[in-house]
Amino acid sequence: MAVLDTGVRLTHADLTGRKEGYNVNTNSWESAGGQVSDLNGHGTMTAGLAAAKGNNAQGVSGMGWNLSFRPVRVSELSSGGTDIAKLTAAARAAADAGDKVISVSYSGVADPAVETTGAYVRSRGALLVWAAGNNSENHTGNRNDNVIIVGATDSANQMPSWSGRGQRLDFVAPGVNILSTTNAGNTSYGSSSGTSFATPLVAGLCGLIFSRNPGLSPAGVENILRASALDLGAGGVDDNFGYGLIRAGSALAMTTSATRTTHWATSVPDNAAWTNESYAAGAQTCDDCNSSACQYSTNSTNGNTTALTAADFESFTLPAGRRITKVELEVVARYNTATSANLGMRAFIPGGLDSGWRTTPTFTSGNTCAPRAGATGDITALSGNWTAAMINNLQFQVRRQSNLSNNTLRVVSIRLMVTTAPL
Ligand SMILES: [Ca+2]
Ligand SMILES: [Ca+2]
Ligand SMILES: [Ca+2]
Repeated sequence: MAVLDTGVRLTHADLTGRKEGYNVNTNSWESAGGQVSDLNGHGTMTAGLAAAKGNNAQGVSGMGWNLSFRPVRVSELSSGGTDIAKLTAAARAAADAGDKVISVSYSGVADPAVETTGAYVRSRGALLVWAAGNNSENHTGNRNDNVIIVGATDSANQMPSWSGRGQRLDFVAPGVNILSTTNAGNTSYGSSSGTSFATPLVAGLCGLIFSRNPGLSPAGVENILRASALDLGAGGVDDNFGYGLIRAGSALAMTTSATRTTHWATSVPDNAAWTNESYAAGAQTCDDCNSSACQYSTNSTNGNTTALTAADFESFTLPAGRRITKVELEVVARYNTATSANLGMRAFIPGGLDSGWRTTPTFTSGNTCAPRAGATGDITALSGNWTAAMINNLQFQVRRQSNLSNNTLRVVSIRLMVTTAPL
């Protein structure tokens, strides 16, 4: 998702894993010198609500949990001010870059250029989400337009007097005293109020729905938001709360995974030919990291590089009428000494496609089950159009990458995830 705002604190510990930023004022991508640092602080807060990392023992969790976000700086002023022309240009740039959700925490949604831009964004398969404003705006018109307009609620599901509302309002989300990442430091957090902070929550949920089913249309995602919302105020759709308060759990429960992810093998294969392996006899198809008998270990330098083959995994059948769009390998491992290190993993077809070695993030492990570490890497190689026959020739390798003494790597489980889509 793209977060159009005042930039973002680039070094915040809870805003990792983002995508390349873009500066609309200088029309430049970060890699070409585009500046996306936060000039005001507003952008670091909205980014955190959309996408602060979940389950990382740090601070807060954004609605998007693990979704990456793209900071798009729309202002060069410490006040954070900008104009509709820059906002709409930035939204178009994000949609052109492939972003599926564009979150805008600025006023100005009533400008006709916003609706025109929303139509363009939808034509690119994406959604434009915009704040209703904090001046009790009454947005007249038709909410069945091309913009998702978001108002605020408080902890009692009441709308504060300042929140924008009206016939065009689509949804409400929490917007009073909302805790998020702040620009004061790399582990700083603080609360603020406004539809600015409700908007990235809705955008983040759109991202989660798209993530579960990338084949959905923008209207399909919005329909799920509508069907899953908690009705507030007058019964049914109304002009204060629109369709109501977004509900993430209900929305995701309603999202069928038309683009199916198959979890193909969920345990350490029992006939793997690992070099230098040592494991207890009888330990098979076990993924319990509490038991050393269940784990493969290696004492080889820089890890184990003997390939596993498809025969080591459960069989996979490509459903009729579908094609493989993505292949991912997930390895869960731990080290039996407390250290931090990372894993390398690779998938390849002998003599054919080769993902090359992919390095996981560094993690710390130890003697006990927790923390154990896993990593998922997209190992789709070269061409997106894999066939079932190609899958069945896949081989996998895992090795340790750094910081390990001998006999310390234990692989707890390996699984392959194949994402398919209609032909
Ligand atoms: Ca966090
Ligand atoms: Ca709308
Ligand atoms: Ca209602």
